[in-house]
Amino acid sequence: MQYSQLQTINPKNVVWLTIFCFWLKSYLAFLFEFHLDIENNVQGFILLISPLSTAFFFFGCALLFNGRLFKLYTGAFTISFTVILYANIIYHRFFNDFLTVPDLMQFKNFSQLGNSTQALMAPHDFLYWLDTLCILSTLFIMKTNDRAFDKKINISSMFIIAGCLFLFNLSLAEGQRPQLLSRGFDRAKLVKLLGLYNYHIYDMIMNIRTSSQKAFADDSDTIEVENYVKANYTPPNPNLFGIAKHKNVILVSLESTQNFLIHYKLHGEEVTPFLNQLTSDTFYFDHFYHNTGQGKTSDAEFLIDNALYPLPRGAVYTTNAHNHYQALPHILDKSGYTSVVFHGNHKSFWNRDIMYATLGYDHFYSEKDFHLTEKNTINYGLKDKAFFKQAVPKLARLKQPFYAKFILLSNHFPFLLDHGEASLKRADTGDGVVNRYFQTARYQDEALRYFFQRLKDTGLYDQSVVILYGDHYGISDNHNPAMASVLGEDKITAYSHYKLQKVPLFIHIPNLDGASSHVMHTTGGEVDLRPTILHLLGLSTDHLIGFGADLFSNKRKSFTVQRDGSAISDRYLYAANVHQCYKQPTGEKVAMSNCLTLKEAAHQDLILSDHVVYGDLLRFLRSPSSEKN
Ligand code: GP9
Ligand code: MN
Repeated sequence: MQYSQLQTINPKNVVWLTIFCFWLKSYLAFLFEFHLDIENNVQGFILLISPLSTAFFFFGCALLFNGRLFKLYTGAFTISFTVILYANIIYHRFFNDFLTVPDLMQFKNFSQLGNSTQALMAPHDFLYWLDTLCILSTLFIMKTNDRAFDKKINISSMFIIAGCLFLFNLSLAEGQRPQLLSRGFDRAKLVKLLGLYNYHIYDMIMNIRTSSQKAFADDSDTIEVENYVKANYTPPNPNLFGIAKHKNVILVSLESTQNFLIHYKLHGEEVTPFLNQLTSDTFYFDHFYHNTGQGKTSDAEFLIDNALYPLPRGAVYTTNAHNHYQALPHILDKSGYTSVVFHGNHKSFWNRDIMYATLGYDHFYSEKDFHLTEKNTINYGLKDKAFFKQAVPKLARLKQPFYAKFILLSNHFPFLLDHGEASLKRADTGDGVVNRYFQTARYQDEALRYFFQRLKDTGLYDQSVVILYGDHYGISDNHNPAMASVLGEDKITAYSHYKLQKVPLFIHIPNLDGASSHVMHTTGGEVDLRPTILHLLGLSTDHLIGFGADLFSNKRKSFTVQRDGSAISDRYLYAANVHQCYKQPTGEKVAMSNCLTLKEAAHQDLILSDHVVYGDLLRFLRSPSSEKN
């Protein structure tokens, strides 16, 4: 462009324009994209002003620069903030949650999301980029040598405004939720009361704090955890201890499979006829919950192998992949087991290749070990039917006893099937995601039927404990209206939200004469599986650091914890997101005093488990992966 064509534009006006656009689109996103549950006028007002302190500070800083640097700074920050906002919008549409620093560090995962991300984009999304384009064009055409105003005065007034707005926002937020910053379990609340950008700054500080915990930890930190775990140790059921000694263990992660699917009928047909049949062929747990956080499938894997909770922010598979653990593969190795994983996706998704080595897996059969074609893949990778077909021969060749984990994929958001592969008509809730969910769940069910048949054909069925578990919810709260119609309820309440966190669990124990199946009503979660498995194999757990308790033990407390700090027992449910106590199973609201013990137990479990992971405390035990048989 010729110099003569460049426009004289006062940089101060450009700053005002960026502040205005940034505020407007942030506010619109808060209103229409994030379901922030605004309870009163003060919260509505906070929402309105919260982007302003960020805007005045960061865009005000642009006035520190002249000419090209001014343009560069303003352009870079405009793009960065748009990326932050839009990434959160996409993330929220799927997870009903907000990004954290550890999430952003898993950037390589996003490039593999393909279909999922596309399905989350909406036609009106270009509006979030429109102002960025305008601002970039303005910067492009403006003269770079403008010194038309007294910057010093402008810069300091920008900072003063930013500071005052931030303090005002913070005081309003504290009024709404005392100790907001010290009790940061709930990201939605932080965003609602601090704004998205201040939440990200808070999250960055938290990230630095937790990363430093490892450096400051020493062996005395293990004492509190060891004492707590010892005091809560639950002995095995003597009738079942060692019932499956030296048997193989086959674990199947059922993608996004929620318990409401079991026995559910759509258009008069069972959605999961095979799993329904398993409720009377195996031990079926109908009050079993996922305990996962942002790491989803990988969090479920982590819980099961380690009997530790995943982290409040990010996926532990990524953030703490080089810690010391007492994971099932290491423990079983001492009893001569070979440990393997089968998964038809890229090996680095969720940092699995690194974490599996840390946990002691001998081999990981990932995407590259299967024959993938255009026809047998969809969404994240290999379709479940092709997956089992190719995996069983590999399984049959393994040296026994083995611990083998199968991670399914087909029932994953946005729940896609190729033409002609659906054996069930879609639901008609008006919500495409929910409608398709039943079809992919049915597809998975058919794949499982095939898998069990192959296990029986190869003789492995009688030689193996087979465990099937739903990894986490599949339908987020963003689809509550459709889910209410699925469940025949008026609306999904805070209480029914937790009922939807139930996932099915099936345990087949071979050669258990007379009593190999039963519907089990104990309240439990994924964190309980390590002691359950080890006790069935006749291996003691009283020397291990871990939470949860054997699901078959008659001494267990019927109880589990949610990563948001909620706690569920067979009598009460403490819902952390609404700070409410409910009676089970009616959902009647009752006095908080009924939930206090429960709430405290959940808090202790989570705090101590986080302490173990953030501090890498298991490195201080004499022999972290050792166990006695
Ligand atoms: C990806 C698969 C799905 O490999 O495990 O991950 P999710 O999004 O469910 O955590
Ligand atoms: Mn999953």
